[in-house]
Amino acid sequence: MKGYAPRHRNRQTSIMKPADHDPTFEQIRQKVEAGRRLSPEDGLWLYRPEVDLHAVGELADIVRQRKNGNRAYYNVNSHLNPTNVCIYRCGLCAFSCDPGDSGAYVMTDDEIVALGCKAADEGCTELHIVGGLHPDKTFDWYRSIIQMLHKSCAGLHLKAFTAAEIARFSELSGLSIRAVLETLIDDGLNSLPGGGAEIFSPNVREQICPLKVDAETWLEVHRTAHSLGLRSNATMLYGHVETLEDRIDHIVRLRELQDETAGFQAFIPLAFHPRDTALAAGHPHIEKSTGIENLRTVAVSRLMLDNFDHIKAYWISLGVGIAQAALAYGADDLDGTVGQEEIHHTAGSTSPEILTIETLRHLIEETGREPVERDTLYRPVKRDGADWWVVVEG
Ligand code: V47
Repeated sequence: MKGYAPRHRNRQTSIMKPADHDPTFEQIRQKVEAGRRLSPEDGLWLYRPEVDLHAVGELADIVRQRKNGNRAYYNVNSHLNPTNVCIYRCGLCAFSCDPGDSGAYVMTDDEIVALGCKAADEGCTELHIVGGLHPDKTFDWYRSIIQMLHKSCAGLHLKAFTAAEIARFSELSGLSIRAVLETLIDDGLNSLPGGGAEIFSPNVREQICPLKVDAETWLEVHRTAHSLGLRSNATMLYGHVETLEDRIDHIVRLRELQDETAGFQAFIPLAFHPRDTALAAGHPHIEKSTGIENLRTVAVSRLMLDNFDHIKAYWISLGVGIAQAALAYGADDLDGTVGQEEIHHTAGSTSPEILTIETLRHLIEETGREPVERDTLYRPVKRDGADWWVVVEG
């Protein structure tokens, strides 16, 4: 793989050539139709801005349809960010603070339980818990968050702690990653979110999140989680200083781990939001990625990640309109109602704070797809107001 320009230069190309008669496109189409795996070179080729985006989207839609039929998923969830104080202070992040900063906060136990109970009372099936790595907080503090919520909000699926947090808990406690995960499972942890992956290239990590765990550790945490029966998601943060090769390398490394464990449920491409980040301050050329780039990233991900069941178009990151369009470019999931999201909003996301169930269903129906509420494990959910139950199939 070589010879492709960095992302910010690629975006200038605008004349799209019809892909139909291009021999490379034809070869890729034949592979997709036959269910054969695409190579990294295929992925890079599909990323070329002069290759017709709509043709790439149509191919991705074949794979999506094969895996998920006419269904498009959403869930009813809420986020909980117990603290924004973080030892990492990654350049990519506008959310984190130093202790004593004017916006710094640490939620009290009562606030944590109140937020969890409110989410449960309102009918959420999932709480997505991630936050800063506070310099003074012990592993026991993070454990207590899971223990309290598990006890007070029975039935709420706790999708908590990125691989970066799990690795930090291992350092703090002196326990192995496996032992940390086993402890948290005993406390009530149900799955891992996909955050912290960013871009695996060490060169890029050095620029955007130098103190965060390296790719190998991120992958090892997920490998270990899968071996313990925990399901997880995977993300990729794109649209900053990475090259297209970096994106494809990231996707291929996830595909390799999924071949090994089959424990990932969904891949979530996250578009970088530059506002108020140190990274953007040091790289003034970085602009928010365009809708076209976002759709292409969804489509290429769907085509390359042949062993992932789900591609999520996270509306908070992509914007509601592009997330809806992404359902025709390979995505089969819009994530959830969300509420309480802070990480992307502090970095300039102009998406709403929350979407109602009715709005999510309407967005899906407008694309001609069947909205299916799911729980975190992609089991269909039936609901009567705030009451819900999982539909047992078969
Ligand atoms: O790890 C941080 C990203 C992630 C910025 O697993 C930013 O279901 C854009 O992982 N601009 C957290 N992105 C969010 C996340 C996630 C979201 C939705 C669903 C799931 C899931 C996981 O947000 C971080 C980082 O990659 N992020 N700052 C920013 N300025």
